[in-house]
Amino acid sequence: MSLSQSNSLLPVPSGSLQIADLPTNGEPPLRFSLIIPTYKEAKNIPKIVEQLTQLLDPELPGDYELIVVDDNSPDGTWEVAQELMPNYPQLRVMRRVEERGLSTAVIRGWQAARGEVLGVIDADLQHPPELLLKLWGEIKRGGDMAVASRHVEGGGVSDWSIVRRFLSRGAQTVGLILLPGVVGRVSDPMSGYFMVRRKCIADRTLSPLGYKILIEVLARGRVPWIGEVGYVFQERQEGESKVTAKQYVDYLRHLIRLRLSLGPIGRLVRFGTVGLTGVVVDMGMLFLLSDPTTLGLPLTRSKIIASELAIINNFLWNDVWTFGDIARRQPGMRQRLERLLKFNLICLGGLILNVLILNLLFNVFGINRYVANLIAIAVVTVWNFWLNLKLSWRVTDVKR
Ligand SMILES: Nc1nc2c(ncn2[C@@H]2O[C@H](COP(=O)(O)OP(=O)(O)OP(=O)(O)O)[C@@H](O)[C@H]2O)c(=O)[nH]1
Ligand SMILES: [Mg+2]
Repeated sequence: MSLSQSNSLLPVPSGSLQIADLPTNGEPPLRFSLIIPTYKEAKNIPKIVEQLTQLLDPELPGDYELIVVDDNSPDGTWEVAQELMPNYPQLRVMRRVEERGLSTAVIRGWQAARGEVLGVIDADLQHPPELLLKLWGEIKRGGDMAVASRHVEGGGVSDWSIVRRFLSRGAQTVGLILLPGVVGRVSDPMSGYFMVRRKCIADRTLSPLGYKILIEVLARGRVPWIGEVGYVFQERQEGESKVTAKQYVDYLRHLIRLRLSLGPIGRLVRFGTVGLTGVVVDMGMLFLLSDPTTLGLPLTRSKIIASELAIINNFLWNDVWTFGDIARRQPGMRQRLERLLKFNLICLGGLILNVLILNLLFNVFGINRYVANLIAIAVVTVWNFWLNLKLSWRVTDVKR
């Protein structure tokens, strides 16, 4: 079967970095799509395409594709790859002009891919192509992901300086501290050579930063079964490294972003932020409704309306942001109203608790009223958060 009828370039997907359940272009699916991200790899691309084709043709005849995703390299890598297309029917080429960066290049490639299994390999031959069949073997054994690792048997780095080894291990340690449940799942979380089943990451919005796409996939995907295969990271023969200090900074930012967006701590921070917007809405509405210079309505009536509007404001933000991942799985109007009602009731319960704690701290323990109020607000925020997580948004989670 021939994939590329002509040597036209693949259109670049746009919008959010989400991978569809099935290829969206209506073409029949393939077993495997391998992305080769490139920036200034003109000299390497013919060699790697040749080697990969020789390996994959016997294993998956006509049932795989190689997708070069090039960021408009000044050395014309995309053009070199495009010229190879007539000789390699499984080769496709994407040239990105608007976007840049390794991780997004890989995801844009996966978005255009037709494979049931999605992979990535560097173009510079530092990732030995022959290892691909061993990785594929792990998938055939039932793996959801197969990772090439420098830190299992048979693995290593060829000629790395002590400084680079130290930086690499240091980065891994920082990752283990910040995201143990993600970074600790594989021996080489920095690996850029791996494959994963499409279904493990389909419909998850990815938002990577920098180079470490594997960490993003592990963090946001559902990957129960991971196989690891040892390999020795080769020295570059042609072209030059794009790694600079910026990649280390991006890596740290990426870890922090994941830490804040995953698990209860991230949600709690978002919940608290939404709570602050609620205070602004409440205050603003109280002013508009009750101030003598505006509508001048009675205080209690104004406060009830202002609070209710703040609750609705908070609900909407929490539904799209704090608990957005859960809410998106149950988008129906009825379920949303159900969540709103529960949220409302829990907030009312929180208000009563707030008054009780304030009274207790102020009247019984003699704590300054504003300090007491701050403590009460903090306790109630955590209380509201847990109850809403367990009652308002949890129901939908269980139905998955
Ligand atoms: N599309 C795209 N590819 C990139 C970009 N940066 C790097 N790449 C490719 O990603 C792969 C890995 O980049 P390298 O610079 O070799 O990084 P590395 O292998 O971790 O580091 P070295 O050992 O120093 O080479 C190579 O195939 C690069 O051409 C980018 O911004 N866009
Ligand atoms: Mg490299």
